Amino acid sequence: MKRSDFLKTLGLGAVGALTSNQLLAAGQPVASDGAAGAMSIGTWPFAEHTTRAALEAMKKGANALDAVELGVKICEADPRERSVGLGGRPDRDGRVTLDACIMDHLGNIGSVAACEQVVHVSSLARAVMERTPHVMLVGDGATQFAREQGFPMQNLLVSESEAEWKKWLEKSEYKAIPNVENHDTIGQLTLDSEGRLAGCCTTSGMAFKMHGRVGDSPIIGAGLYVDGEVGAATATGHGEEVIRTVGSFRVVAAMKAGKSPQRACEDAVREIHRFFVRRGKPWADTQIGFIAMDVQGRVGGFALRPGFSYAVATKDGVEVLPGPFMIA
Ligand code: SD4
Repeated sequence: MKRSDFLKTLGLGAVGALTSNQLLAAGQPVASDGAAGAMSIGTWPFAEHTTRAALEAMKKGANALDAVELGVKICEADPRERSVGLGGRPDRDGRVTLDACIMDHLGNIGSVAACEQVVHVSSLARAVMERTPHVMLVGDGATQFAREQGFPMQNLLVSESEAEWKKWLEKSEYKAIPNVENHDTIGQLTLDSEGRLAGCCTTSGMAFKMHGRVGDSPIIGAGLYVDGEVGAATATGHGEEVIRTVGSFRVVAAMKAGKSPQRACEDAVREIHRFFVRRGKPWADTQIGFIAMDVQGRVGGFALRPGFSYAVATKDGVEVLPGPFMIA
């Protein structure tokens, strides 16, 4: 539907009657010619700051890749965000292990998994992409590469996370908890004014996971996927289920097949639900959310259950939108 037609269906004749973010939330591009300008979206309310920072950087000329890295690094460096970077919750052995991946519009990719002592695993993933012949480094190998590349080494466990872990040890009961503190992994997508897309996903993963557990966030196709001619998607929530369904690739493939970003996210969540049903597994304690953006600047977001939200930063400002969901 053309923007003018869309406005007519809402009874709003004049172009400009809706803000860009309202248009985006309704699955419409922010500009009728498809020239959305620079924009960024990211999972959970903390992305309000990271998407704003990415947008400001792009306004000053940064490309989508630099901007997305700059954005998520804010979250990684914040010890109050206990599911990403510094301050992330540890695994069941008390070790903070981080996962991240990055992808640009050309299909360049880099990833690190189960990496310790490095705050900016997004930048480390980018270093894997740009400075190695590989696409993924894990565990000690990722940390060794970080050291060689001059990344600072530091203890990522903050006292609040340590105290939570010690409390958890009393029962040592592993349980996925949906919407932990109403935020989780940060997955961020950027579109610059040249029409280049990029994405990055970074997390400390499931709290109190088994040592060595890797979620969807560092896995290209699962936690993140970018097709520079189509769109980009990223995931948050229960990583095992996102890996099982190759979630983010699925969302981008659906956009390539002509679905809107919103519809593509919805289909991917429904597919995860279908797998639960088929396997006879309960999903009550599970949350999954996808966000997506296409090259025209349309966005979408959808979750399995309530509580998910995502930030959208456009030339008209930054807004945190509630994620529509499948199961109440
Ligand atoms: C993961 N999707 O590792 C990530 C983050 C997470 O609950 O722990 N979500 O599965």
